[in-house]
Amino acid sequence: MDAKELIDLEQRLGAHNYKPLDVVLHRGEGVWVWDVAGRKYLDCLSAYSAVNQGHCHPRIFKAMVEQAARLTLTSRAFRNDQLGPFYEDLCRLTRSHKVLPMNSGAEAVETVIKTVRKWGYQVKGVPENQAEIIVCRNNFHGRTITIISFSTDDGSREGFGPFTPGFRVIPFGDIDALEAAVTPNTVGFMVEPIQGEAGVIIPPDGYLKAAKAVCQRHDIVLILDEIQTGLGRTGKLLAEEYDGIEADLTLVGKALSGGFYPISAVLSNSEVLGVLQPGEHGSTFGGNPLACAVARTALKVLVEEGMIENAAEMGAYFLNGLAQIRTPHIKEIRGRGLMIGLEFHPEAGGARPYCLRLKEKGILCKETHENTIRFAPPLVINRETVDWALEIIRSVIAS
Ligand code: IF1
Repeated sequence: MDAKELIDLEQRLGAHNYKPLDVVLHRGEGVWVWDVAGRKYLDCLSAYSAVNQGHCHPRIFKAMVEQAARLTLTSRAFRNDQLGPFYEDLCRLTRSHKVLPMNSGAEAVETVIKTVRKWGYQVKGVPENQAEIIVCRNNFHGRTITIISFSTDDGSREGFGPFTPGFRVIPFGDIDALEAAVTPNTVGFMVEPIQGEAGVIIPPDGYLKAAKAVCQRHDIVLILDEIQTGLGRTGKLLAEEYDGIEADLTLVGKALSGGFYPISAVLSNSEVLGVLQPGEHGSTFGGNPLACAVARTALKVLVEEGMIENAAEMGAYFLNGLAQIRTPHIKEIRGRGLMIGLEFHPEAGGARPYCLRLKEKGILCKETHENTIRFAPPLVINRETVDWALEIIRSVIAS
């Protein structure tokens, strides 16, 4: 079938919960993807930072095939020989003490909400069903009912009520607002180190460090959602490193498998995960041997092939190149590592037309909200490819 036939099939039989660009992809390798007509594109979205290691990384592929031929799923009623070594690799890399593996990012977020509430009742002494978690305006943590209950994006919430109580929303980046929102029933503060979907919003320097201090002062669990910012995307293994802090609970997902398989995890540097007793939480596929084998290799290649350092170097180079573009349309260029947002003034007519023109020239990227284009290529991108991309971006935006 050609692209048109494939699109028609999707439109006719699929729910319309997305409005994708009309490019039908067939193959991926490294930073490149090819559509069904054989046209080649630079992937500047990386499946929302799930393909940090590049498409179809051969070492991760090999690990997946070998494990898939041995053992894929046992359920957690039994043990398997990949789970412990996965825990060990992940804890060593992230200096964590405990791990709870899940599948999607949203499941990891739901896990942390359940766990920190239970910690509040059992350890902090918050009255039953009174636990409060502080979150930030313009957050994105997933799409389940509880998670959209504290979303401030009407498009994510409309028509899905009633909602889950127990959340307080404060402005992102505002430490005084965090302090003011604390009550004796506050058990956690959950925040993205950089707000991805909100448009690559970077908080003031020292924000996370100050937030950690507020949490310590009030015996509140600091939860960092690094599902998008983590695993090298910002030029550090975890974005928390920019503030030199360690969260009490850290969420990872997406690139944890290099885009081969859904796996997420809650990492604990405090005893919060210790409140969970057998049978209180889990999922059919959580911690399965195939996911663990894939994740172990995905983490290995991230570190051994210098992808984190490359993200820092290529990100700075990319950002600097974008800053050289002379046009009145650009309002701001923001980024850390290869997590970059280019915001247009509203008069420029919105970011999507630029994404469409960039697609015609061989670059796939996605707008976030109205006026921002996100540039987030796989962390294996090289200088030559960044130069190539900058030339095209310059030609599209400056025209
Ligand atoms: C979609 C963007 C959206 C996340 C953070 C948790 C999750 C995500 C910081 C949930 C997932 C994905 C979801 C995906 C598009 C993308 C996204 F922020 F990356 F751009 F939607 F806002 N925390 N983000 O970014 O993880 O359950 O998806 O595995 O919904 O289309 P998930």
